[in-house]
Amino acid sequence: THLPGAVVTSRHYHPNGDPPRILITGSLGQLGSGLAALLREKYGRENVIMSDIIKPSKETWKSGPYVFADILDFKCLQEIVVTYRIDWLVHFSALLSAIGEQNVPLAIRVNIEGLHNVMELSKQYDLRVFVPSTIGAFGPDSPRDFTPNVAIQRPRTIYGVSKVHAELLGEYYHHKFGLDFRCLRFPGVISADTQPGGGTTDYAVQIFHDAIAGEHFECYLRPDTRLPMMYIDDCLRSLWEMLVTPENLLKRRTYNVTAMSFTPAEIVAAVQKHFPDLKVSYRPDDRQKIADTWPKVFDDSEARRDWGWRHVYDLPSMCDIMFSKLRAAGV
Ligand code: AKB
Repeated sequence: THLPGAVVTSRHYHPNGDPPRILITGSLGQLGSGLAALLREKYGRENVIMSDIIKPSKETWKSGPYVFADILDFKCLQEIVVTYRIDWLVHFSALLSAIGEQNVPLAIRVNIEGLHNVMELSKQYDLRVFVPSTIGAFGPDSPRDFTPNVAIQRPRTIYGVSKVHAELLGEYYHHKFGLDFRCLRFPGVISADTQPGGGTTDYAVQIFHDAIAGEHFECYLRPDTRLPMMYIDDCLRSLWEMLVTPENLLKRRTYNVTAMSFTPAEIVAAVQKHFPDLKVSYRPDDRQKIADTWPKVFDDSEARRDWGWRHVYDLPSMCDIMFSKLRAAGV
């Protein structure tokens, strides 16, 4: 059986050779610091370079290499790749679904023009490149129950449109130029140490903060809105496992991954097992319209079959770890 990560036959990384040197763009978002910690553990602190346009916290700055990188500035990216001898690029910079609708021109610049730079850069320097996609790359015409890897994609948000574009462009560069492009479509990601910014699934993080603070939780989605979700440790592990899967095992370049699907009513019930007094009200806003076009249950059976994807956290175990992490952090 194939153990993800056990056999690595990439052009860039050999088990007995030098570890890969990895650049993470947009690394001050929800996923970047966790991924940097995971990759630094595997490949060494100095081999993972975090980057963003924001001034880092002292903690981030002390954790390992951190540089300024504006993904809209091609020369700036070239300079980093050359100076740090980068092999792999994880491209996290993006505006999420809800915030993208509030500033479409900016979303086009960051999510589409930024991606063009990243693709050209990766081609020019022969980088392995990972770009996250999302359940938001599907739309109202897609099957919403057990949405498979290949289905109609006609998203209605600029975020979704930009992610379909990223999937298609990455696959095109792979076939045309041999670029080692890898992409996972993530569901809503739930994390304790970092906040999501401007997504439609953010409520599933907010509820934990409100519960622990003894505050009223007002949900912007209807109680019966089912969406695919995943705990951050599973998300980051799936990313790493796909990143190191030998090329011959990848039957496609874009895979769905998920762990669970729940509604606001179901997560409320799970959180109330820990905080029975939590008060909840529902006031759907524009994000409801977005959620209503997204998959309810995601079919990730191909990732499970081709490179051994397995999730660990379900709704109850995710609630346990979220509360123990938030308590440990003194939230
Ligand atoms: C969002 O809600 O926009 C993101 C996503 C599911 O891609 N969390």
